[in-house]
Amino acid sequence: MAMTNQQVAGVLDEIGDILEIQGENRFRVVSYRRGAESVRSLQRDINQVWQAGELETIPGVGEALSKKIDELLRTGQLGYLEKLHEQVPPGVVSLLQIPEVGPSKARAMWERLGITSVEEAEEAARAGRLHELPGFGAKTEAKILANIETLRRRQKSGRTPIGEALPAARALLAGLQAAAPGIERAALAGSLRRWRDTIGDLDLLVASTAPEPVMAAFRSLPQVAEVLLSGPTKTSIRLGSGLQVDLRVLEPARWGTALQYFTGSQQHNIELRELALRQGWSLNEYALSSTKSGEERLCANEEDVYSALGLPWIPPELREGRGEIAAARQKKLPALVTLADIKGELHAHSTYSDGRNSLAEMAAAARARGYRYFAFTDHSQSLGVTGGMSPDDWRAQRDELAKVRADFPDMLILQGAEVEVRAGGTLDYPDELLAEMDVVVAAVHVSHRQPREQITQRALNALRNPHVDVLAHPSGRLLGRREPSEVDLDRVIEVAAETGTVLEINAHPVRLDLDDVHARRAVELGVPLVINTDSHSPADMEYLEYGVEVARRAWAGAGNVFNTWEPERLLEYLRRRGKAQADQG
Ligand code: DGT
Ligand code: CA
Ligand code: CA
Repeated sequence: MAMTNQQVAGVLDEIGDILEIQGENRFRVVSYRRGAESVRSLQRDINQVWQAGELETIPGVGEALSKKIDELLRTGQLGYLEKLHEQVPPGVVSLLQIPEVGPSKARAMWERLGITSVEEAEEAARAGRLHELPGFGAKTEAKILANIETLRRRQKSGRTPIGEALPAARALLAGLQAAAPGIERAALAGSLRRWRDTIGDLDLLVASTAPEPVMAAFRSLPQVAEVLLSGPTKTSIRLGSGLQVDLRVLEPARWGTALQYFTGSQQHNIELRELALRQGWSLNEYALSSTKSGEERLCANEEDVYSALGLPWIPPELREGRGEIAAARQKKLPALVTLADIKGELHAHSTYSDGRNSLAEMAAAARARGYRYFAFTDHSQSLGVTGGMSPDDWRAQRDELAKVRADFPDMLILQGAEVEVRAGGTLDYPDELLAEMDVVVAAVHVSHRQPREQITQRALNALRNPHVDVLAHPSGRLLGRREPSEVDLDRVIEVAAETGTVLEINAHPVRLDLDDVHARRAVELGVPLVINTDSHSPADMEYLEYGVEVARRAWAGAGNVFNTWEPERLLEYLRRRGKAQADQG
């Protein structure tokens, strides 16, 4: 079986790892790392290069490496690696996957305690045997234990929730800009710039005419746990969390093509490159080049790349190869909703259930954001863990809100509840109480693991209750922690289209639920979406951006998003659904 570029690169990296654990000289280690990186980023199939006898033309692949690659592709094996495995068991190399465990720590664990797997490392840490090793200590031991848990979580999906990745990336970029001289432009690229809900690795891009000081500053940032590779155009590091970060530095004149390329997605790039070829251009991260003359056309801005191909600039959130290039060609790209379009929030908590702040504090925070309306939707009674409201609690809240409203004459304050759809499918409050509420948000929290039929039926029951206005976080997923329920979201969206129920995009970065794909389906069927932060404190309101980005990835315009509407129109919609009795507006 032919090996892929990735597999060959993986073998070279493994050799680098073993040599490092053995304490081999830096130069040899780096030569394998460079070779691995070149093979990984090669634009051609390595088997073709090999058959053409051109292995040594790959940057960083000299005579020694090309011999090993030749043996590998010819026989599927490598004698040298087998010899290394006799010296250092593969399990020892696997210890390097634990964030903050580098070659010297892995070697110490193996040589002194005979540890040859992540499981054994965990056992040793729990038994308190690690902290006696030289260079370890109690703090390191505790950290390793925590990092093993991070690793486990990550290994399940191999990806990091955007809520962890984005703050880390922004801090790195800010740190780099403060530390390095001569940065002309800097940006986040990759899946982060496209706002995918989970991130494989971070991609940073810098334009500068002097790359080396930028790379040096990057390697010295305090967050860097390990430098994986560092060359003139690319440096890869690992953060303490285990996340990998790739920094690329390029000439300012080529910024546009580079940013376009490294933003991806790969599928979008492939389609764009095909379109370019049909127009006589070959497109890569460096330039557009005429396929006839080879002459380069440099693009300093991303807009230049798209306009050279007769296209308007395409927002990164749409670049997933889901029809965006065709839409751009027909001038049918949607005008996407923006953060500034959002006029209020319809899902928030206070101390009446599990929120941390009073009604007045939350309302003040909402007004400070310029909101025109804000709804309190504390949990209903059956959700004991959250201190859910009994009907009497709800009425007490209503009386307090009457006073709070007087201090916020310019903001419409609504009162509702986040009403549990109980395991049996009924709602947690009687219809008479629901009818008194300005806005009813229904949600499933308990018995999340029911079979598909049953949990779908619960959601449909909620949608078909005329008092229910919004279905919150419909899949119940928690990124990196809990899989979505079995609920049939396509069916939910269809029924919401019939009942006129609003579907939530929960903006909390651990939820982002609906996800982009289902939210797009809702947009197609004309189901209004509401972007809610589900705030339990004023700080949570900052999460709004994440939800807006899901809506953008779903091709939603402002008109598709319920909480961009003017207060009058929003109230009218709720009233027509038979409930809103706000005595304001
Ligand atoms: P991730 O890291 O898995 O969340 O996703 P991305 O999209 O950030 O992927 P990554 O980090 O592997 O590469 C960043 C971008 O670079 C990617 O979106 C498109 C571009 N790119 C990388 N490798 C290739 C490739 O082999 N072909 C093409 N056309 N583009 C690539
Ligand atoms: Ca990436
Ligand atoms: Ca990357």
